[in-house]
Amino acid sequence: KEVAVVGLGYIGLPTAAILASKGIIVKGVDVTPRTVEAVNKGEVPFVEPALGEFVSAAVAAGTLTASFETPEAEAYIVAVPTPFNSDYSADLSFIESAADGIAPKLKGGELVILESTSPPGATQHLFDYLLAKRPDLNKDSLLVAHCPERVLPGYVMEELVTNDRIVGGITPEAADKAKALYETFCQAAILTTDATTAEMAKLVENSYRDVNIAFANELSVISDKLGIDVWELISLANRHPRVNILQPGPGVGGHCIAVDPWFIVSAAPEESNLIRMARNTNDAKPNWVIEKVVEATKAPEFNGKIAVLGLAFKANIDDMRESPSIAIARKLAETNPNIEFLAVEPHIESLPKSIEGIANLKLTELDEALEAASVVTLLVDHDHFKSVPATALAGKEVIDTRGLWR
Ligand code: SAJ
Repeated sequence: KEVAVVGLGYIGLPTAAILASKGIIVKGVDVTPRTVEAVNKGEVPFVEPALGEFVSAAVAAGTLTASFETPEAEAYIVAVPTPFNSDYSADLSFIESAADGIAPKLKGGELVILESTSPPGATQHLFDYLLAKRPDLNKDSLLVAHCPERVLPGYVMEELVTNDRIVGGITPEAADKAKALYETFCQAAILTTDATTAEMAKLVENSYRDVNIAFANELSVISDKLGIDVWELISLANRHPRVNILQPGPGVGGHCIAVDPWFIVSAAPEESNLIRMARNTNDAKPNWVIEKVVEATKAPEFNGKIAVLGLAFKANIDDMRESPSIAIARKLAETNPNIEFLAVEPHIESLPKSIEGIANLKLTELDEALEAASVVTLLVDHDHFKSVPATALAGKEVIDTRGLWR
């Protein structure tokens, strides 16, 4: 069996590596030289626990290779980004360029699986797009399915095996074939449906979480106004057997939860009120945090230096895409040029492009930032920050957006 995985990012590479660990010949494809080079050396170009061992073992065994060219294969897995446009519709251009690479290689009978999170109708679009490029192919011989990934960054290698999977086929045959491929490594249930239901299932899962985080974020703003501790409030309410409120934070980041709900809103704008409101509530949270920090700088004790702890979009990862912490750090630094911002992010060596070159924003070590600054803003609940002793915070104004030190 030979499988091509197009897109070796946070989802494609783990999927390629786990397939290869089962003895399947996996050919990875990516447009980024750094990624292709890293994988061929058996290395992983980002942080994901346990992935490194899988990749190095598969490359050493000769079951995993990477290149820029889409090869011939029996099955193709497309795991490329699906960002959204300024009008919140999905940008399918990466899926189309993956299809541009696959189309010339098709002989008939191949399976093409779309793993990228996609708006309703995208899998059908991929099918139509491939057929338009290859009118010579019999349409019954082209098996296209959607199999959305649902793994949690930080736990990917575990969840690939233990999470239930949804497989939606353009035809039942495509769904069955895709199910058989995922059975090689997934030990949980693999549930088959049609492509659009599978697309929506994925979007709904992330919207469910977004709506519930919005509820927690709204509670944190209300609690602040009422002078009560939102974390105590939530932990008490959660003692009710049917209540399970999530945790407030500085906003919702990542490339999934902050994006996917918009695909639903875009598909049904009139009907998606709660989903849109939750997005807006979560997107407004960084500004609320910024106001809190600015308020703290007005105190007479303020010494002109602010520590900003954490830039990643959540705990214990190095992923800074759509990170509310980045947005907060950038806006604070840009609008307060006379204040020195000491950012601490233990998972990176240098500031990401989006905030590099801002004169009053520097990447520093935790000790240095805590020593220098009189205002400490905690944005990410990294384990690295848990052990900060109360004495290191004594006398400082602390804005703990995650409730880590309460
Ligand atoms: N967050 C909170 N409070 C919470 C939980 C999360 O503020 O109680 C914030 C996080 O700090 C982060 C954002 O939400 O900024 C998203 O984090 P997350 O851990 O909820 O989710 P992701 O984006 O890492 O992964 C999600 C997962 N989806 C669900 O849990 C329904 C994952 O299973 C999906 O595979 C992934 O999206 C994806 O790729 O779609």
